[in-house]
Amino acid sequence: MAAKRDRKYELTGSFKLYDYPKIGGFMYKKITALLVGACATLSIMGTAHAEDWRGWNIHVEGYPNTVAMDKFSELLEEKTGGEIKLKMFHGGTLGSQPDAIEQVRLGGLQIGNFNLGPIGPIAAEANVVSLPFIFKDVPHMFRVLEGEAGKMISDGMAAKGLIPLAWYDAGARSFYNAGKPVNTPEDVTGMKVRVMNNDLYSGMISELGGNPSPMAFAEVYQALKTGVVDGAENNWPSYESTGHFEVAGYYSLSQHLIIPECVCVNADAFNALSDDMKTAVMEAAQESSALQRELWAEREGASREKVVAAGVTVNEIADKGPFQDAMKPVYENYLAANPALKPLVELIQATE
Ligand code: GTR
Repeated sequence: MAAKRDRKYELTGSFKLYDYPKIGGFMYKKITALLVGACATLSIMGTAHAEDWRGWNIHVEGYPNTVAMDKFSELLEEKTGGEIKLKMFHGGTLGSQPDAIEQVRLGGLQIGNFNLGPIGPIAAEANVVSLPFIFKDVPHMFRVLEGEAGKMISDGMAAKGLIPLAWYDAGARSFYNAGKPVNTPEDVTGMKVRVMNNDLYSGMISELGGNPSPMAFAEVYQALKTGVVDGAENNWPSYESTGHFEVAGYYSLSQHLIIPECVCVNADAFNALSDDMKTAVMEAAQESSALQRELWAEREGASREKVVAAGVTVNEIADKGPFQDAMKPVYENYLAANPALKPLVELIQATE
């Protein structure tokens, strides 16, 4: 007994495992089991996926972005050999877009499919895309994003904790309301118009003589229905998918904003990855964006057809000149607040 006690003491002090059988089979088995268990746990932690990411998207099932973000998640797992698993939360269930942008910046979420509109107030470079009529059309926007200006925008976002991995198409935004077609800036005068959270959009409506009403996307349907606002502005797919066309039946093709969207990742999460993993994440996002753009082109036509069939009145605006002229103060204010960004504005305007 005495010998056993001594050995036990010795063991506790020095962890000489090989002495355990002498103490007793039960103890030996227990310790061995514990060690095997610990090793198994460590090996699971080491070999199974290293990252569990959560992603935010505002759109409903079937929307091009929703389908493309699910594809991104699938490709991410495939290309990283299961190292990164992304669970997407669609339909804005994790909160409003400005809140989700903050969450991705701070690392509470890792991924977001964001419109650059609500990112503008955080990253001044990214706000350039929210200057009305800055892009000639969607292909022009993508050419800009692929060039030097796009790099300046990406760098500006990355400096604020959001790295854009790929660009999605969000078409052009036009005005819609419940009362009448918009043909001239005077038609907007006195109208209460919902805008996304960004002073540039509030300025845009004010310059047209309207009353801007910044509001979360999810609240717009009720606001239109109950007359809290008279109108709003968006692209064909969002006008249709939200049901706004049911309560605001005049859609006027002002196409005043062409705003890109991103697949954005939290900068710390991305920067912590190995080069191979970074490449895999980038590739997954890029491939998802090719799919999104294809689906977008189809959905724009389908959404337009659907709302027209439902009785929406669509009008072209013969002369957009007066709308463009009215935006001069919006540009001036932006440049007064960000004088260093004048070359960026000029670079975009000079891009063919
Ligand atoms: C949509 C866009 C959303 C959101 C929304 C809005 O076109 O895809 O991310 O920005 O517009 O108006 O709030």
